[in-house]
Amino acid sequence: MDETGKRHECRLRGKFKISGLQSTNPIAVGDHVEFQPDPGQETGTITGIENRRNYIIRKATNLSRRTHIIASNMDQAMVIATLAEPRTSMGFIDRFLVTCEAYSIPAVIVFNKTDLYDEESLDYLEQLLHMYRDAGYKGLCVSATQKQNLESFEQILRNKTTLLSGHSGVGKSTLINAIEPSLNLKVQSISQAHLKGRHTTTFAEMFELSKGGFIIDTPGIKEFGLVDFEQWELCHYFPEMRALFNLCRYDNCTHHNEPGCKVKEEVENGKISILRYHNYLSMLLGEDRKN
Ligand SMILES: Nc1nc2c(ncn2[C@@H]2O[C@H](COP(=O)(O)OP(=O)(O)O)[C@@H](O)[C@H]2O)c(=O)[nH]1
Ligand SMILES: [Mg+2]
Ligand SMILES: [Zn+2]
Repeated sequence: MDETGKRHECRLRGKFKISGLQSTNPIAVGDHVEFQPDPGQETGTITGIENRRNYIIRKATNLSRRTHIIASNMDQAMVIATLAEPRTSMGFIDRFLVTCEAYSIPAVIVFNKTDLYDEESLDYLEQLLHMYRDAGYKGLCVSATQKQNLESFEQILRNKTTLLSGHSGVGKSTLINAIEPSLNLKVQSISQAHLKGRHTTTFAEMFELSKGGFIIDTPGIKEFGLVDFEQWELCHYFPEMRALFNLCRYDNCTHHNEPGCKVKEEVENGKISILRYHNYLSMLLGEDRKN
């Protein structure tokens, strides 16, 4: 798209090398490029890629050290979660948040399908929203099908480039269609959605919102995580723990069994959510991948 908003279909010519990054794809969704229009045509050739403000990657394959850039230049990342089917685990949300922290991308949590929650789930939702807001995250609840709270949802997306994340079946396409019917994204039946791993595409796609802004959808990418980090780094990706940096007795405190730990003290006196702390510990100990 050029500065006037006109679209141009462009080819890549030659080889692009991005210094320091061994990537299987030279160009990703969200990249800002320079291009040379073909004379008298709407098409063109990409001649350069601007430096990326940020980007998210995944490994090309498990064994490979090469990475695949999923998307770039995002203002925020949003996880769509639900306490209805297919229920999103807190572990999944926390991994999403940790990844956003690692990439320095602001994160938003949206709970969808609130029309289906029973009393107990609504109580739990309240608790979760509290917990995530205390940790410094934007949290929102919506119902795509009942069109509840969609103005706030739309407001958060306006004029921003947002990466959309969340398990298949949580209602991502329904939500986007609800605020932008012209996109007419394919909505899966619940039974289809339950066949995890069946995806039509594994590439990120970008949609423009008529009121301003872009959405990057990454179907088939279950988690955009997979940043490698050391054990001691993990607590830097929990803002409420990061805020206590240097207040533990030991500089390299992992807030697990160490004496004189300020984080544990704050958990005990209720200033840090015990649920978040437990998720932190299971991530630290590598026990979080089960849910
Ligand atoms: N009851 C209810 N169902 C919803 C809601 N949002 C989505 N769904 C249903 O959930 C299923 C999966 O939705 P879809 O948008 O395809 O999910 P996606 O895989 O995340 O894109 C469809 O059957 C939708 O009709 C909601 O707010 N309430
Ligand atoms: Mg979808
Ligand atoms: Zn500590």
